[in-house]
Amino acid sequence: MGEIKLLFVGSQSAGKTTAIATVSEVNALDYGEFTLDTGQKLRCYAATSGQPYSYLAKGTFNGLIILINNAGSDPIGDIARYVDTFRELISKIKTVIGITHLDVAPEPELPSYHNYLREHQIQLPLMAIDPRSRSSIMALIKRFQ
Ligand SMILES: Nc1nc2c(ncn2[C@@H]2O[C@H](COP(=O)(O)OP(=O)(O)OP(=O)(O)O)[C@@H](O)[C@H]2O)c(=O)[nH]1
Ligand SMILES: [Mg+2]
Repeated sequence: MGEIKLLFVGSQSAGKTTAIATVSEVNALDYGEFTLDTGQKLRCYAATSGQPYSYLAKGTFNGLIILINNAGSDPIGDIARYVDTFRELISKIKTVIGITHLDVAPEPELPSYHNYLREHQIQLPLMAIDPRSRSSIMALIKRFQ
């Protein structure tokens, strides 16, 4: 079984850097790696919001994670923007949307996101996650195994 390479993108302070640091055994800024119980190795890369997506040039990813900060000024608009920016990659690799900061910003609630995705025929899984929680990130990563 090969390695899994995951790319984390998404809105400002959504928790991309935190998500990787939470689960990684080896961690440099915005890069982390760890081995699952199954022996499978994961390499995770986080983009920084506002920076050019230089990681995209670094080769082939097996999965894309779009993190959306629910405490941002327009989180549903953020989904629209990230789905548009990454539409080519999304068409090629498994992609999951994770909504963060729901503990401090409970609105919009998840049904609003599901409605938005349905209305725009965007068929991507969406889940609430807390990047500070190991079990939460592992549940997300399970989607890529
Ligand atoms: N309360 C709360 N804090 C969170 C959550 N997710 C992340 N944080 C905090 O938000 C802050 C920003 O997290 P980062 O991991 O730096 O966010 P980022 O997506 O890497 O941000 P950029 O690199 O600036 O794009 C940190 O202090 C995290 O601990 C969450 O779900 N709830
Ligand atoms: Mg970061």
